Amino acid sequence: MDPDYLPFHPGPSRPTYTPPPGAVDAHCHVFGPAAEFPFAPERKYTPCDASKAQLFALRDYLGFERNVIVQATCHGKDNRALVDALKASGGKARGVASVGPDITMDALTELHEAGVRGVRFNFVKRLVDATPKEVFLGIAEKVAKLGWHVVVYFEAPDLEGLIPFLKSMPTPLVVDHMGRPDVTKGVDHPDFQRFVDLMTDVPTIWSKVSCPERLSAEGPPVYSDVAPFAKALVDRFTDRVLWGTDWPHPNMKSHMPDDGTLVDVIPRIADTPEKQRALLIDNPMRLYWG
Ligand code: 0GY
Repeated sequence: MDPDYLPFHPGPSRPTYTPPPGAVDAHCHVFGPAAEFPFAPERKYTPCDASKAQLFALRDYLGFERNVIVQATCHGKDNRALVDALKASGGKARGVASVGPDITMDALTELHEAGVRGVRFNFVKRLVDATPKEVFLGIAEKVAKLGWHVVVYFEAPDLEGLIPFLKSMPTPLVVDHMGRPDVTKGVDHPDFQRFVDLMTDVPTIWSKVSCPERLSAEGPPVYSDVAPFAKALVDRFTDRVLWGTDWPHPNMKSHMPDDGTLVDVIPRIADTPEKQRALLIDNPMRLYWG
């Protein structure tokens, strides 16, 4: 583990908000254990171990039924820890993998059988070396044949330049963490409105309304400066939003969130039972278990 790496919260509080039965945590990771599933040599950080058993225990403790496990960059394109967790979940987890351009249809089919339903393209420079867009497009064309989607992670300043690429995707697209807006600028700022416009223009683009702990300038426990951004997307694109804990919260520097208080943010961004059902059950079930 890196000397400045913050491990996940050892004893999160029990949330006050009770998710509806069948709720899905649609963004979380497993790390290692490194002794069994070593981290990738090209990784940009070395985290603590965060095992499938710990993830499944947290899922139950917080009141969720299912997980979508996203391949983290510290494992590179070696999806073995992800596949191991998916296979152990008894059908209660689906996955998003990371693959290279040489991936075969047979290898993708094997991932599909394990429960993978998407690939992640990462544009965050502190996490990965750049991949040419044509390479990503080639991968997207392959996974489209399996009915998968693409998850993209980028930061707000990169959105404008990425729009033509995002619009060229042959699959549905899920944007991590609302495209990481600068929340100090406000919901009405052209930067966030650019993202809203993109979702308006392209009805196959979805957003995770997750990670207040990463985006907030105010900080825990309420993260009230992030809620208006998430609420704006939930209100407007109710059937294209997903929510996740982001456990075990890689690379947090300011603080380590209490997962219970993150769950308590949900009713402030999805303020009716109908919106909560869409966000936590109907949308992730359609995309990952449909
Ligand atoms: C997240 C965010 C981060 C890391 C990764 O794959 C990863 O390493 O996604 C981050 O450092 O912002 O969504 O987990």
